[in-house]
Amino acid sequence: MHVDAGREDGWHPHRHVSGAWADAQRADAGRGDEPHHGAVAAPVAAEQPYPGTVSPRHPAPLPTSLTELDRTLVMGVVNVTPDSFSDGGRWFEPDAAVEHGLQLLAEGADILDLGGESTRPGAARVSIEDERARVLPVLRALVGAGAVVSIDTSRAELADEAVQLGAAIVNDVTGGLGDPRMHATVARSGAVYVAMHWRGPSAVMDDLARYGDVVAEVSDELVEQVALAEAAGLARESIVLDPGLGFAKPGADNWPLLAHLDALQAVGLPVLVGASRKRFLGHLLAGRDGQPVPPEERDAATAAVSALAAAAGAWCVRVHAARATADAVRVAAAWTLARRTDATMTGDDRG
Ligand code: PMM
Repeated sequence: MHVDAGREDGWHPHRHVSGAWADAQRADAGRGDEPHHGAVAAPVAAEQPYPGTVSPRHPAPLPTSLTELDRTLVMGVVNVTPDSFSDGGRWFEPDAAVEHGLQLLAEGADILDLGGESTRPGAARVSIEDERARVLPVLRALVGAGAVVSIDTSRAELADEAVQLGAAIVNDVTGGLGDPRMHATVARSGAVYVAMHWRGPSAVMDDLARYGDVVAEVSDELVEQVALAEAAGLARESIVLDPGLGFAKPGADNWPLLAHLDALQAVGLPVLVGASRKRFLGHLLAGRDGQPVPPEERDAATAAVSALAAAAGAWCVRVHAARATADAVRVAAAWTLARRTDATMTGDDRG
């Protein structure tokens, strides 16, 4: 497994200060015919011109290839499903899924999130056998190609198998509510655990979307899940929180969650944001006829959310199209670094 479980300094913003600025500069220099960003970041030789870091803290057991990055990470989505809302089964065949994953890496994704079960509203569950058959061959191939892979599953048994095959992250859209064995299983595995806010299965989640104060309730409910995870043996520093945009959240409830990411960050754990191509963006972009734009026309809006979420300190953004978001997080890193260091710069430093 590609993990660095032994980070002794684990739980604080890392100190590789050259990343963000140099990353932004490298992205600039790398236009033309060169591959975009590349799956494996080249060592950063440039000097850090200004003090400070922009990184939100990384979860402790993350592979060192990623903890070295001083910016918000990009998670590219590989749905091996026939019916996801976002890409409608385009990557259902294993070869197509692997190829798509490699393409996302080439476009600048840092992590690939591999899922075999659609979570679109109203979706029925698939059997564990089907889920396993969909994701494990693709996982083997992507891990073999050197990718950092996250397994998007709410089943402990499958999460365990995936980590044994090299997945570094377990992304659980139920935050542990879907399978009582999940927390203890991930704890034993040593993987990073993404706990998403969840109120119930896709088939009924729209009926569970009743909030007084959506920001406070989502934070409080995630804090409860973290307490359960810790009680089951999961180390706090391996947990990432996710507000679960679109999951039991009608359109209007998603914006306060994005606008107040700081409330979730105040819990003290890294935050992952999954806004990509979601319904609330489709509705935002609707034309005069009021019809939401289709998922594949929501990528520019997704990249805008990525930039804003990164500037707000999100640890990672989960997206279907990696390239624009890979650019967006670099812009946000350079922007944030410049703001943080403004006060310490002299006139001569400003170029
Ligand atoms: N959204 C989807 C699936 N998995 N996982 C996390 N952590 N956060 C999300 O917002 C999220 C997720 C929705 O389906 P998709 O795979 O088509 O985006």
